[in-house]
Amino acid sequence: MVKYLNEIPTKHAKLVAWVEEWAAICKPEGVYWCDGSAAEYDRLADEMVASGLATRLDKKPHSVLFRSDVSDVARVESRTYIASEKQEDAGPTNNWIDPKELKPIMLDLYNGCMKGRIMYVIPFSMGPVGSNIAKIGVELTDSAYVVINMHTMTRVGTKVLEVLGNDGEFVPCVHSVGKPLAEGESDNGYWPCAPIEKKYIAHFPETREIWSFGSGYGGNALLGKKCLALRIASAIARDEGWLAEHMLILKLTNPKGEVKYVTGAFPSACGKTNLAMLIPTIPGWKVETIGDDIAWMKFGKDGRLYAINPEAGFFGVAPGTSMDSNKNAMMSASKDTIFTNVALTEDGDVWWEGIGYDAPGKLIDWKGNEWDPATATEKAAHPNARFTAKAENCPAIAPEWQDPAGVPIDAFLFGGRRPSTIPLVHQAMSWEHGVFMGSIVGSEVTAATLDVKAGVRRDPFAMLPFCGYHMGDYFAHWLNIGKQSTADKLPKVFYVNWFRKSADGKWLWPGFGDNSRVLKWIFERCNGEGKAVETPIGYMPTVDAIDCEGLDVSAEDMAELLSLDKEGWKNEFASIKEHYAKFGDKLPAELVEQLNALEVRLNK
Ligand code: O2Y
Ligand code: MN
Repeated sequence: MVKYLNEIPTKHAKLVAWVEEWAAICKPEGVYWCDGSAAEYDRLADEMVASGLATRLDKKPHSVLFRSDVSDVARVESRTYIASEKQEDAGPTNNWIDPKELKPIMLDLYNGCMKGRIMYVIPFSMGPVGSNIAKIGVELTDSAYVVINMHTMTRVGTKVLEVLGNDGEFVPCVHSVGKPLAEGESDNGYWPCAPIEKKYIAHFPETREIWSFGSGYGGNALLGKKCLALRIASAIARDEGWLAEHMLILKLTNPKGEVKYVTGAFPSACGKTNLAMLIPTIPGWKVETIGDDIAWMKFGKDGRLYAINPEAGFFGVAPGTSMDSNKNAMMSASKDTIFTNVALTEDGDVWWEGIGYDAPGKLIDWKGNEWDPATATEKAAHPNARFTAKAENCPAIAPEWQDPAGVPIDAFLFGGRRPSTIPLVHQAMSWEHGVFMGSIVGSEVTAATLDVKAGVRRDPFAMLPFCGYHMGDYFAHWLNIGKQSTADKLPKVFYVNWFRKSADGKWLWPGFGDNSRVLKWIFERCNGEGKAVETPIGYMPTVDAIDCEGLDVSAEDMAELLSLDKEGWKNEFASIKEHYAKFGDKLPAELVEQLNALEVRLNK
């Protein structure tokens, strides 16, 4: 018999039956339906502060700090599964497991896993509530930390249940920290989770279900984000003919007031959040944020792709974020923020490496230990420490960021960290060429990065950890999208590289706000303007096409940034061929043709 802690706020019989089925398995002390209100957020935050799990921050209004278990600090790809019926549907880049094998294992773990805890029912919308691009999910969790994070990252509560009605569709998401409490036991202020071998972040793309067990952290536990908005949504998007992408969304306005919307996919550690919140260095130009991580795009009646940001907040990496590198992110996290695994100052503020100033005295580090800047041998904040901040608190948020119709996309950007070969920017010559560009996205890794071979680590479309099905089929889906409209209406595709280095190892491009100069050229190209030359790799800006007014880059460096490194590209072939070989006969012939055509053009 389920003990409800508040009234059931819905007549959706299937939803209620599903909640009761899981309550019977997980055996919580009680079941609570979240309403998404500010009062609910504050009550849960206060309870976690009172229990010692969270610390209130005197210097950051309405903000709290959490410290996780040292074993639970990031997404765990080794424990993330795509449980499709056939292995070939998950493809070679996902951890596949047979759902018939996984479900009994996980059901065994879920049995009684919420003893002594509350099961929270979180109805949430990915995307503006009621938008025809949005999707509804319901997450069951025994973590109040997850509930307050979901409040910030998604739209939670009663209004979502209203849209769901009595029989609407929802993606069922089950989450438990995997640490039941014995009679009279409490967490004692310690982050609950299960050991690594019991952690599972499982996706069932055919039945559109998500089951997560054992981790309370980020992408493992806030199931709307990577699990629903990317892994499950990518499978739904393939079936329904739209795109669920790991892309930021930007609004660019030129001095004449003309607007273009741009999305961008970048592997991790390429400054994606910085680009999403960029402050331009060119006078008269404006860059505003629609989203920093995920874009869902559907065709409108006019044949253009319209994008929404399915999220409502930012789950940003704190270390390295400063008023210099990303003022808008710092402002977003200046209030109403949940910090996880950053350091605490004596006066109740937060601090992390790369915040832009020295630690203001002794700290409490992310592990809860005293940390003295004079003697410290370890970092005060975990390198993957996070801030969960409301998008509405971002000074650069565009007024239309919640438009249920989405914004029409003019350009797609792809990029990676490439010290050599790849120029500052080049433009695809066709949709198929653009898909080729997306399919070869990657960053160079050095042998110093432990346990990886030096070279380019490919992360096609920055979706490698997030595609819910076979990547070869995903490439084919992108090619098909191009057949649903005409070249004049489809976004133009560009490849950017902010990370090119000179022969003596110096950065050639300043990056950050100066990336607006490249965005300006992209804007112009979308208007059929912007000077360019056709080269074997695509259209490249002429040497005078990028606005360099007031820029501290020499003419020689600029020429190198915009040069075509034919020899470098020839070496690239072997690496692309090796990458493509992974996808076997699922690799679309069009991409092989693109690679061959590029080779021919380069050898001419
Ligand atoms: O480590 C985590 O759980 C967070 S991962 C993340 C968070 C925000 C945006 N992107 C990512 C990512 O891994 O791409
Ligand atoms: Mn991401």
